[in-house]
Amino acid sequence: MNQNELKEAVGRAAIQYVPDDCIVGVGTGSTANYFIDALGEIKGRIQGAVSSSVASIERLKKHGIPVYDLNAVDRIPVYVDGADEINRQLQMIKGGGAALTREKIVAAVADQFVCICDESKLVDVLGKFPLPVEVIPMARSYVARELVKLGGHPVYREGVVTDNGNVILDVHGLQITEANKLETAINEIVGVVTNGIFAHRRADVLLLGTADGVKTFK
Ligand code: ABF
Repeated sequence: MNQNELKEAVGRAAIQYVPDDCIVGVGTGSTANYFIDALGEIKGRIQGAVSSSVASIERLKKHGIPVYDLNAVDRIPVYVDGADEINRQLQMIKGGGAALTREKIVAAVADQFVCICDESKLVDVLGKFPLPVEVIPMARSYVARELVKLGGHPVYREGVVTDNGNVILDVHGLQITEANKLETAINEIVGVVTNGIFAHRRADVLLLGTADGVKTFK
């Protein structure tokens, strides 16, 4: 199977985690898109979805799936989303698609986080993928200097504005062995909205697309 077929397989496999009559949390990216397409096939048994990006909202609507504002919803049993990297503790780097803040908010509300990835995303140590940090625009240079003090090499993602009107710094050169600690340290820099380490709220389940089929890690 090629990479897209692996992504499609995990997108379909995630449907088994979607309970009847629920409002499902839906992530962003090419793997999440396969999940949205599979959700379209079973839309009659769910109430609707809450999503972490404008792009995914549009795709859900094209399938005729009702999309709710998060503030109108008091419970999300499951959130399904991809990742840029994931380790065996199911801690992740996310935000390659610049949707990290909304992803972290929806993940925080959800009872269960199901991560869907092809096997290229599984790593021993997080950090080869540059860590995205969403920043209030006027704080960009200050935050970059503070990230250098933490051992990283921040690069401004030019031409990208997030759905929240902010900018992204991609931090290269990190070897993230203490993910909880670094997630907290970066969030404490004034001007940072969110960073792409998902350690305090890691995934509960990983569905990994491999040449031998979909493997489940918990
Ligand atoms: C979202 O989409 C992001 O957090 C992550 O950056 C990206 C993964 O995209 P893809 O599935 O296209 O690799 O889940």
